[in-house]
Parts: sequence; structure tokens; C-alpha cells
Amino acid sequence: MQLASATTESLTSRYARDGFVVLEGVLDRPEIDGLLAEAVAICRGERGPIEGAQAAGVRPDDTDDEVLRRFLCVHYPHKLSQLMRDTISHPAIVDPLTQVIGPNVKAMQSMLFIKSEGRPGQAWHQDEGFIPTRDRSLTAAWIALDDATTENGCLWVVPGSHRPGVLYPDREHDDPRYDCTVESYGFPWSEEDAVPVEIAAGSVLLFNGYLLHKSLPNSGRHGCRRALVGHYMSAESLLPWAAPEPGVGMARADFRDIVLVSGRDPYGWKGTDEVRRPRVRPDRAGGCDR
Ligand SMILES: O=C(O)CCC(=O)C(=O)O
Repeated sequence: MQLASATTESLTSRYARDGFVVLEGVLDRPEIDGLLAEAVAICRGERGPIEGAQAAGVRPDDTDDEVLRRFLCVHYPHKLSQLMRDTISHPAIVDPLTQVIGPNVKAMQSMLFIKSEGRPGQAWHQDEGFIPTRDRSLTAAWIALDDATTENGCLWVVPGSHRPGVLYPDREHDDPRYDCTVESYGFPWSEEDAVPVEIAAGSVLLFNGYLLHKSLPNSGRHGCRRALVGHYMSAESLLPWAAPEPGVGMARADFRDIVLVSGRDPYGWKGTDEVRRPRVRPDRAGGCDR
């Protein structure tokens, strides 16, 4: 299969057909280096506390490399770092987001993957299964901070799997290749339908919240496979994500721990909330908490 970025078709028609597009060369070398240094500062705890980080056991005399290797993924880095926050609002990412979502776009999540050699991937899943927008507008921007390859655990996608608009069931699993996150199953595609998305550092994979995707472990010998991921949706849709307050049904619940990255927020009158705190993602090696 030819990767979408190699065609001359419009971004929106490629995205509609495949459920993803690659944006090449979004960040330049100095921007990438700045983010890599910021990742070290975050993992050292220099940008504020991270829930679960104590178990990682960072020591003051650890080298930068040793610090990084203690983490698989830090959730919500944009709450710790202005640089991470500015990056998820980067104009070269927000402009294509407005093309596939619409003029008013909000972000509700970010994740900083470190994933050094031997660390697991994440099993097949659809992001909307975790972050349920009401209008199916969930879109991820997966920003490569290292060259992402099959060897170091790049993303794999099933092109077109977003099109039925179906969320497949998920379940716990014990597959040592993947972290503790549940896996999707029962979908009408096989491993042969999946394609790896190898992209260079500084490039971005934009993909639909219904697209089936996964990553394999970093089996490489070339260091970390770092990536910053932002999750976005239309500002017009409520987001019934966090547990509703007493007396509010899920249908009216609205997660307001958001950052508006484009246009206007029709629910701006509600203000924003601090619902989630930065936390580490458990690695299978630490045991899956069931
Ligand atoms: O980067 C990875 O290994 C997994 C990321 C992922 O699946 C996601 O961002 O939804």
C-alpha cells in the first residue's frame, strides 16, 4: 500500500478514505531537540509531580538516559510543560486538524511516550473507545520525536477501519508484547490488513478516533522511540468522559479539562476544570492492576 503522504490527493479525502494522513517535517531539528530535553526535565520531576512516578525510582545521579528508561509513558505532559502545551497547539498541526474536524477544536489529552528498548507496545484499540465524543470527531496527532520504525515500535494501522463507525469490544489480555491497556477484538480484519507507519522525527501521524491501531515493543538497539500525542475533537461536541456529577446523567456530562486550540468554544460559559493530573502509564513489568 502506498502511504497517504505520497499521493497528491487532498488531505481531507485521504483522511476520509484511510482514516489517517502523515504530515511530513512539521517540527524542525531545534524544535525536536527542545522537546527531547523537556522530556528529560519532566521525567526528572523538574516540571512538577507525576502520579506514580515514585515507583520509577529516579535518582538524582541518574544520567538523562537512565532517567528516560524508567518511564514508558507520561500522561498529560501539557499540564506540566508550556513547551508541550505549545506543541500540541502548533499551527502546522492545528491547521490540518481544522480541515478534518472543523474550525473549532479542543484538546482533552496528551501523552509523552518514551518507550526505550524492550518496552512494550499497546494492543489493537480505537481511541474513541476510551474518549467518547458525541459526534465521532476524535482525532489524534502522533508527533514522532525519534524516527519511528518497525524495529523500535512504530504505530500499525488498519487503513479504512474507521469507516464502518463501529466500536469493537475490548478485553483484558496477557500478551507480553503489549502494555496493560485493554485490547479490541472481534473486528473483521486480520494482522495481514495492518500496515506499519514508519515516519521520521518531526513528522506527525494524524488519525481518526475509530481507526484500529496498535504498536509493537521497541525491539531495537537504537534507543528510545519517543512521541508526543495530542487528542482533539470538535468544540461543538460535549465529552461524556469523566464520571458525571451526582444528578447529571452521562448524556449531559461534559469533560471540561480541555484546551481550546482553534476557533471558539460554544461552551466557554462553563469555564474549564482540572479533572486529570499528570500520571505515569503502568508498564506490564510493574504488573497490571486488575
Ligand atoms: O505510541 C504508542 O506506542 C501507542 C500510541 C497509541 O496507541 C495512541 O496514541 O492511541
